[in-house]
Amino acid sequence: MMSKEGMLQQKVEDAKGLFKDRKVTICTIGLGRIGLPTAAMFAAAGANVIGVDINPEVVVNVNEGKSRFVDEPGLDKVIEEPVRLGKLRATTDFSSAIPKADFIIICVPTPVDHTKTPNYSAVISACSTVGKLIKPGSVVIIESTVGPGTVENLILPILESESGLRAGSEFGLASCPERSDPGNIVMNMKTVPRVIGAINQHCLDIVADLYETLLNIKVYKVNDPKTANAVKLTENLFRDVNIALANEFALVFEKLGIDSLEVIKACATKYNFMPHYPGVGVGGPCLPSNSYYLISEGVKAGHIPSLVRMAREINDRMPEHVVSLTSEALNEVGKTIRGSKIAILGVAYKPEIKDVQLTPMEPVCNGLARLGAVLDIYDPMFPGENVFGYTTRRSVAQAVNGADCIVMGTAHKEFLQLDLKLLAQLTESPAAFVDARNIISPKDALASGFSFRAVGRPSTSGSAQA
Ligand code: SAJ
Repeated sequence: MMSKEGMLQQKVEDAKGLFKDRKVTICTIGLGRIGLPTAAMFAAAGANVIGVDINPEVVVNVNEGKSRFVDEPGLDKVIEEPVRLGKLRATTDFSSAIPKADFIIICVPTPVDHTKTPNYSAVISACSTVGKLIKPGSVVIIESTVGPGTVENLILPILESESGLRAGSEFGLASCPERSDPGNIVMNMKTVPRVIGAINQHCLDIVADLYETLLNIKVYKVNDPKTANAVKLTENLFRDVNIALANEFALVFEKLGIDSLEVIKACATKYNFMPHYPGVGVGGPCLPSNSYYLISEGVKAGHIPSLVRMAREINDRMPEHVVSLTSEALNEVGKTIRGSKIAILGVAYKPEIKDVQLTPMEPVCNGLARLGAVLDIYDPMFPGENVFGYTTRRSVAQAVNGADCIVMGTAHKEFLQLDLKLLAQLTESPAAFVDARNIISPKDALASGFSFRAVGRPSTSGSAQA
């Protein structure tokens, strides 16, 4: 068994021995889309894991050995056995978990508020509680996405003042930002290397060994927590900016009668081109918020990342572009948005995901409703559920029946093989079709009798397109 000293006082090789013998207790705080798989994967690897969440329903669900994330393949399986074997248990009681933990992994949400200011209240609250309850020698690992410097300048002082312990010598502190793709989290946690930065080398080596030994995952060590957080933000902001560039090109090419998808396919024949696609905008818990973590740190440090900020503005303007495309397509068949019945196919922020967090389809629906449209929503991930105040339909046919216009909002697999001729028969002919995710062939849409618009594709009024 571990000597009475804490994890941080162990020699690295002794700590590694404890991990190999699965003599380690881990507390994960936050049992959401990242925290739950994290807790389950460490427990499935043999660690004793106590998951803590403030939501009693979440705790009950985990202790039943179930995953509430229907869109995370394999997660149910990963959870079931450790719960049955008693290696994973969940609780709302921080005081029954943190004092026992060698490692405390923080996986709570870090949204931005309506002024686009990062809201770290969940992290602050979790770390305050951890500080009060942590045992000397334990190690705190921040997996939540925060701005570079937040761990060193906000979290560290909270942990020191609440615990009376000194960071680096009496407790450890590291950043290991989550890098998983919602909808593929279990797979990603087994394959995507983890980037870790810690308060000192000894802590870094111990935390790296924890992930390498238990999760059998590659670890990439960086200088400090702020560098690890900078890596995470660089990955996501690179993506957001490139999507914004694709959207910017799309807005120009539409007016020039050029098909952006054709351009991107041709560009992709060049070895160093990284395709990103135009669409209705950028949604989800990550990309729409992450930029503001960097912006807020940049403002404090005296440099405003204007390209990152402009990219957010471009992406956030795409929903209104889809509303104007809808108006154009309806006008082409002598109709207006006001009084039209519009079938919305897909509201999730990305395919095969049951999540509408910051989905760009919400402002599309709000915009169309504000202009007097009557909406019928169908999304295979939300059949017959309440979304944006609407009770959604249970099939494409139900939503499209009698519609004056169809708006394709999410590229779910179910929508990739639609029978457009059948849909046209269901609509209130003549009908319009607006493809906000570029999965419909303009040629097929026209041949089925729709007036057609799509983000980044030439207006097809009166002409057959490929
Ligand atoms: N999107 C576009 N055009 C594109 C790609 C995406 O409009 O070319 C839109 C999507 O429709 C969606 C939004 O952007 O609305 C975000 O898409 P995403 O594929 O980035 O999905 P997320 O938000 O789930 O991103 C997560 C991120 N992972 C983490 O933050 C740990 C991101 O870094 C990953 O690249 C992504 O998963 C992934 O695919 O792995």
